[in-house]
Amino acid sequence: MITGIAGQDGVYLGRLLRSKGYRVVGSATPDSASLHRLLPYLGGVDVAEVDSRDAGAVRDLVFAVRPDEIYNLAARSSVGASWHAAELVAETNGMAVLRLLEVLLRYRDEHGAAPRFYQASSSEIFGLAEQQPQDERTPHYPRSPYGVAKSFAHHLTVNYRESYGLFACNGILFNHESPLRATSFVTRKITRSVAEIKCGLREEFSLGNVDAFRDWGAAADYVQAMWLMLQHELPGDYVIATGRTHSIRDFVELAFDCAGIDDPWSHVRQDPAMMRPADVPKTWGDPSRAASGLGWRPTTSFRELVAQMVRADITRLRSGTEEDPSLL
Ligand code: F7E
Repeated sequence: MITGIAGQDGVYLGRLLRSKGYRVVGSATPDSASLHRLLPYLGGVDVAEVDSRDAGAVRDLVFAVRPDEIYNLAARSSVGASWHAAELVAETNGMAVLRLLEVLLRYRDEHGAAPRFYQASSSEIFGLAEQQPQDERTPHYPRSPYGVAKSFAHHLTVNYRESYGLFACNGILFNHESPLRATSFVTRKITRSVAEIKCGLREEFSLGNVDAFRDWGAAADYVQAMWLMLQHELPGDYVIATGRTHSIRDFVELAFDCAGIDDPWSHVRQDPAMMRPADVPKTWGDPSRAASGLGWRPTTSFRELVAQMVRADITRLRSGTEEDPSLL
């Protein structure tokens, strides 16, 4: 069972589990626009429209599906939007996780064993970390309502594992991207805009803080790590990152380069209105524990990732088809 099937990671994980022969049930918020957009990629996945904040509906779904593994990906994923919807973010990214952990206890009471549980934790829990690179022992210093709620859920997952012996893991995923990323995130906003400039549909676009650094990896690699965590003999928490960090500036320059366009900065405006009240200046992860404990390593370079996203956006515009499984 995958909560949040209608997001980038839900699609990649759903497809991975299907390729391994799993039956996959994915939940999505009723009437989700994202589900409508990504449905072409979800062949073979059973979709249930359930709001993750609705504890009764989530309980009914878990008891009906009787899953071996639950991947909790449901979340409000935009950090930038989290200041404008802090209570909703706390409910979805924080309280809903507590309620799901409680459902696992009730399930175990009834069936003798609970499903293995994966919690989508995030590098945003580290925020203004002093330690570079960040690993599983780095103290939390979240910088947004999003990061605070993810930190709460992270600690609860550890606490329910230690208090009740649940097989519960946190995947502390650093930024991970793909052609399926929504255009509200900086990477896809850039690749989409570059593709539009390439196709003569626009001349320029605006960004906020271009001096932040992110450790960007590929979503397709990162869902492998989610699966590996739940196959391990013991539950644990793992940083999933590439171990390399790049600025937004680097991303912009590489994206224009991939499209064969010179002089990138003549096409980019900086808009102070797009700055966040507090930003995370640099994420940089140390994935050593995932390498030694899970045998996981990223396989996609930064250049390959950017090139794949630019290529997909140019293909979309030239074909007139927005979503097509051949883009992956
Ligand atoms: O911002 C800067 C912005 O929104 C990246 C989510 O998946 O990864 C993601 O969170 C950086 C920030 O992702 C724009 O200020 C500049 O410094 O792409 P983003 P994020 O906030 O890093 C973590 C690991 C998660 O868990 C989240 O769910 O780019 N930036 N100009 C901009 N960002 C956006 N969105 N739009 C701009 O125009």
